Amino acid sequence: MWQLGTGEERARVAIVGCGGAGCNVLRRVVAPPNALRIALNDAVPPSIADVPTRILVSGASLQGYASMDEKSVPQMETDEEKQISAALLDRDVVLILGGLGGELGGWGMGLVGRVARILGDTTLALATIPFGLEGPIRRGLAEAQFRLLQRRVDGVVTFGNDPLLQVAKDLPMSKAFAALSAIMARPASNLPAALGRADVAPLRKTLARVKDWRYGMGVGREKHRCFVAVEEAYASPWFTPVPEEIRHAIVLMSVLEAGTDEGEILHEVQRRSPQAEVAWASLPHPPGDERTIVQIFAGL
Ligand SMILES: Nc1nc2c(ncn2[C@@H]2O[C@H](COP(=O)(O)OP(=O)(O)OP(=O)(O)O)[C@@H](O)[C@H]2O)c(=O)[nH]1
Ligand SMILES: [Mg+2]
Repeated sequence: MWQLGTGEERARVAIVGCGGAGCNVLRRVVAPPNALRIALNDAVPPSIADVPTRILVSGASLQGYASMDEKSVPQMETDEEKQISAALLDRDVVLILGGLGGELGGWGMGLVGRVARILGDTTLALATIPFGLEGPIRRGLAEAQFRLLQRRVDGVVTFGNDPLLQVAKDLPMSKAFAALSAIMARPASNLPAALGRADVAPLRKTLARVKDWRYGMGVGREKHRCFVAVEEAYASPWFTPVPEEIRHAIVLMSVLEAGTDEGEILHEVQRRSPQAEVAWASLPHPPGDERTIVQIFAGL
């Protein structure tokens, strides 16, 4: 078990939103001072006008560029790669956001991963999986993009759109997209805040040991808040149904009672996932908030 963010220095993080879905998540992200937001898309919609760094690309060539293996082709020759690399230059960790299944974001995430790896950064992608309703073509594209992404980044956390409908039935698709974007924005905002410079190398090792990462979030109040929050995180629609298979867990908590809640939460995690090696961080707790919030990245 290790605690994240204990050293003086913060990790320098880039949060890169790729394509329509990625930019929709990105505009909801509240970047901590050690992180900067970067949008990569084929146009700049007004919704991301406040994102300071924007990279305009066309979707057409991204698949080909992203497919170049960084070991056999370590030079960055294309304009797209040069722009991405200029934006990432002083970063330690790159968090990549996007939806699988479109023409741009799915390949764009792979290309950002390629560039970040050439620069020596630690990389984690948060990616949505299309609704079954969106059709077999998107599903096929999403699968190909997912396989490439797994080769280009240290870890991929997937968020299926279909499981969302199990918890929010009858939601129209546009509402469901917005709901999922809001859900993904929380870990995208909080993970960078938790990371110290010293965590960068061990985090990379941890991410790389597991290829399949899941996310869960839970909220608890009053006496049994820790138990309830962990229980809810484990019951999240994108979490694994087999908790005992979790080998690595990254636990972010914002607790009502510092000094007691943390231990209780970690105990609840270890009880459910005895094999898990746990990295954890305590985030600042907003004054007046009566809740204890637990977020878990689970590596299978
Ligand atoms: N969570 C979330 N998912 C979205 C949103 N928009 C689209 N998606 C999902 O992400 C997938 C990719 O869509 P986009 O990101 O819009 O596509 P793109 O990568 O910009 O590429 P184009 O198809 O060329 O626009 C879709 O198949 C949806 O499953 C959104 O606003 N939020
Ligand atoms: Mg688009």
